[in-house]
Amino acid sequence: MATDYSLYLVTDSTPAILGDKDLPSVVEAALQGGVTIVQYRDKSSDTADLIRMGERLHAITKKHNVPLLINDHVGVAQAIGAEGVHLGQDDMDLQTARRILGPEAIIGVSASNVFEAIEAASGGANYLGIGTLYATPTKENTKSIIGTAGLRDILQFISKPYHKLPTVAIGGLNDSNIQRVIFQSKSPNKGLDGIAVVSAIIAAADPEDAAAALRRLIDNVPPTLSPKANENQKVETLLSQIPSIVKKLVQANPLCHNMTNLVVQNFAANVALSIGASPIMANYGEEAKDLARLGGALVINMGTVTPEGLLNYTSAMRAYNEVGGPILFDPVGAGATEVRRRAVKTLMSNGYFNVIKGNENEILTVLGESTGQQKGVDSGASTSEEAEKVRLVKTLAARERNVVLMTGKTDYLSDGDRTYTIQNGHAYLGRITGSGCTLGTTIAAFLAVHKEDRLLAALAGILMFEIAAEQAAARDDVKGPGTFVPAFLDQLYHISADASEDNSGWLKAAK
Ligand code: 3NM
Ligand code: MG
Repeated sequence: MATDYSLYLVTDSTPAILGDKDLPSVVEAALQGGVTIVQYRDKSSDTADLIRMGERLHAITKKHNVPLLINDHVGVAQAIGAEGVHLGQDDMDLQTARRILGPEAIIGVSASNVFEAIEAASGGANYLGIGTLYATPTKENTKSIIGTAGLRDILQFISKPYHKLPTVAIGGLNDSNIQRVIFQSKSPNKGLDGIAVVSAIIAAADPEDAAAALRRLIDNVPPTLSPKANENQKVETLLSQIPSIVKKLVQANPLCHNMTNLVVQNFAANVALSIGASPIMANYGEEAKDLARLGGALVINMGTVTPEGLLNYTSAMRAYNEVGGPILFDPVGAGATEVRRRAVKTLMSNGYFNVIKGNENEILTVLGESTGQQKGVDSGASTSEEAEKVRLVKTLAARERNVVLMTGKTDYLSDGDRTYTIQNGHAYLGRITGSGCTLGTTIAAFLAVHKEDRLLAALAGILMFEIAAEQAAARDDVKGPGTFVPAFLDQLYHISADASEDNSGWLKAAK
């Protein structure tokens, strides 16, 4: 049977990491949580102690049908009949270890660059441990911190000759970054086969819970790109699918979970109801665990961010990322204050957003290219030319491997691969509060029901929203922003209600 490297536990017996817990119990709990392979790593014990502990750990891993590897000590592996060893660059050479342990043993080798990777691969290693990915207190004096860029280089390099060689990444990996590492490191034809951790499980108060959470994140990594991206390039192809997506939304009545600002809670709930979604305005992060299981989508709108709110956002993000539930990020007023700029950084490093939606200033801030201080939370004057705007959304989407929507008179939508402009909407949307925020709510509802192509889901949302605005503004009873709001809800409702009758006439207005 092929070895499962997906959640690879490396042990550590130092008090700083293990604390006063008992290592065999921690390993047992981790296996219960979903660890698939264990490496016993102990840099200080003598051979007799290594053998004693190795035997205890082996009894546990065998019970769970999981291989046990020994770090560095080939003799210990041989003595206890472990399934293999893991060798660092300064340990025994691969050929000697192979001679001692035989052809069936699993021998893994650490690699931090292309040269080491090729050497290990051509020497017959069974897998590569690639790192150090991020700086980690668990292993000081690591050779080099390679990040996802270094990891991608190695994967790319071995993807042709050693396409099948399993790889795991190690170093500073935990529940906030493993999904990102898995899908951002993917090079053509070669991704990671597993994530190796020490402290994320060994130092956790509850190692079983910690392992189970990592397990869920690994099992729910968002797709790198839409599987449908290639066939969904042409505008006509995209538009032709929108009526059925609107219909799907109405039939599914998806939960649309909004963590949004004080100003727009009521309006956002009304918009969600009008389009046929089921809103819940829940700002307490702890609730997200239960809500994420209901198959809906989450909007994180930081319009009135507070320190407590930020903690709530991050725990909700975690909950949705764990089950692969879509999240739309609305970085309201991102560049306006230092607090908001930091909040953006915190959120972006805490997990994965499927869609980021903002005006030009906000997108610039998220990208890290904002120069001046933004005035308020309104959109501000436009500064750059069309090509520059296309570059912005494309760059951010490619970097984050998600979908970016930059709103303005013209809207720019990109998944890094495909980029489109949308000319719909009406000036009244700029004269009422919460139009941007409720666009986020609308798109999130579409993300919940159409996971095959996130860009298309976002396009469906923005077209329904902006065309409804045009319809409302054109009504005789609409005299200005005040009368526009109820008419807008009506038109959203009409598009939604007509969807079941297969009426897609409204889409003719798409520009
Ligand atoms: N090997 P944590 S980094 C054991 O780069 C080990 O080869 C590394 O610990 C390498 O998951 C590392 O706590 C420690 O960051 C990883
Ligand atoms: Mg070593």
